[in-house]
Amino acid sequence: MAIISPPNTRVLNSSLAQKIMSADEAAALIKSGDQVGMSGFTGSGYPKAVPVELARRITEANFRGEKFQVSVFTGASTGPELDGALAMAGGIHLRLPYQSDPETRKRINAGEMEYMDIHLSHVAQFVEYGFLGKLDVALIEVTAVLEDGRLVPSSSVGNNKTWLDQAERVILEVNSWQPMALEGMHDIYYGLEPPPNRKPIPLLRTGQRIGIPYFEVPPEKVVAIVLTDSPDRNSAFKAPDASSKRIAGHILEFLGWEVKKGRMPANLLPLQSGVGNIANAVLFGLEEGPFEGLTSYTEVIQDGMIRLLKSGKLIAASATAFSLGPDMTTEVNANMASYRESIVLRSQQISNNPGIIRRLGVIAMNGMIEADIYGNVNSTHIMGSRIQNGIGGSGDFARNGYLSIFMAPSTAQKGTISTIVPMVSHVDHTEHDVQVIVTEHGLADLRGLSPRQRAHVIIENCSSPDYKPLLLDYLNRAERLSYGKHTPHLLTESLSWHSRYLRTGRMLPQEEN
Ligand code: 0RQ
Repeated sequence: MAIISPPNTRVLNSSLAQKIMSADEAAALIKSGDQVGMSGFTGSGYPKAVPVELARRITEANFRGEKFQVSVFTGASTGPELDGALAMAGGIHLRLPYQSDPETRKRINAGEMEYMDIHLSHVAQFVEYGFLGKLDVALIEVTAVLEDGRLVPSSSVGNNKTWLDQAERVILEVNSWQPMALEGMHDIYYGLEPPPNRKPIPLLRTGQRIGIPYFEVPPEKVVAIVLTDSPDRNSAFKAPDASSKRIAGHILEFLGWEVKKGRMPANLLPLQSGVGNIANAVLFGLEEGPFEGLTSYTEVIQDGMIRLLKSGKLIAASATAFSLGPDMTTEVNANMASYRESIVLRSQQISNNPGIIRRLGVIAMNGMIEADIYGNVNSTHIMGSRIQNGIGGSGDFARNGYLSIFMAPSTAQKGTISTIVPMVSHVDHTEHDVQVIVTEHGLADLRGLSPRQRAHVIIENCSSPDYKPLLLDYLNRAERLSYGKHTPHLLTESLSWHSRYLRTGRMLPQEEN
């Protein structure tokens, strides 16, 4: 593939400018077996040229009968030019920590690629502590290289600071599509010492800046700079459907109730909003809701967050990345300077830091695949074995937030599957981490309830009317017949629930007896 390089107006350091080369030449500096820390978080700020050329080299090597694979560590999900291209070439040995690419998902679920799904707050320290071995290469998209060699980050920060610090060799993609007005939006904290010398992170408010707006990298580590001019790839959000709007309505009503009870200030506490259309619907709902002076401490700035900022309802947002639809990207990129005061982009070690999330009292709102009647949540696996995306940051926020809310429609796959089940087929968030479950039918507030009480509330408030009788029947029999009566279960039946009932949709009449 011919890469047409844009003119160099973004590499202002003259000695680093000597290292400008083509994407193909830079890709040649990555060897089979290398562990590569790449930039990228929810489709933003990922390298777009070198991975494509690396995938081409891998394909050619395979053609010659040579095995060529690398391990790819990122911030979170990336785009088709990275995950898509490398997965298609069969070039990834191990991938972590979060992905949402269809080809990568296919390869992982076919058992052709190793995937390690870890909390986003753990990734940087796993590498810094040496748990994952040596990091050979950092491949990072940046907006510009300044005269003094410091780097202006791009539309995501993710784990880039750690990759730049830890990698033996650094390859930079300088993307002139990213607006220069991003300069000053980032807050990169350099004060996190490893234990036993770690000090408190001095962050007390959502919009506070505690670091510097640049990455620092020893110039001698930089082995290549590639110029690009390519957009981030994010798909458009669907307009909220009726079910998402009802879920959002239940959450807003609940938050209003919490304010009335005096358990939260009138402007709420900092909001974290997960990925997906329901999360976006909640943000849209907040736009029309009564709350003013909102703040957010989250991972991604979605379309709904920008709308809240524009309406004046949201006054400060902290995240590690943008994750905007195409129209909103165009608008935000054209007006980036106007968001510099209200948006801070940080390393995910800070945006997802358990201590800060607990200190600020974040309201965590995340999507789920299914929840069981006791409040355990599965966010990652279909039928207990097929990975969808990954746990992402949901665990960082759910366990440490002031409130931990999980939401989903009550059924999936056109109503043929209940998302409320007797026992989840895979556990990401245990009953101890989940305080509120919401579907379009209602909200279950699990705080202060025993397992049996929780089961009745979840079935009553959240399950679909099509599945409620089945779930109640299960619970009633389990309460009578279970070995222990604390968390009643009929193990054989709960374990076979997914294959007996869900694959075929509603139970056949003879099965009901
Ligand atoms: O299948 O793709 O074949 O249509 O799963 O489901 O409804 O599109 O889900 O986009 O809202 O994401 C939990 C995956 C929800 C997301 C999850 C099928 C369904 C569909 C996808 P199709 P939807 P959404 C911060 C927080 C973990 C990470 C996280 C997620 C497909 O929210 O990845 O929270 N969360 N990060 O039909 C069988 C069920 C099903 C089911 C759904 N019970 N059984 N199939 N599906 N439920 C951000 C970051 O960390 C970066």
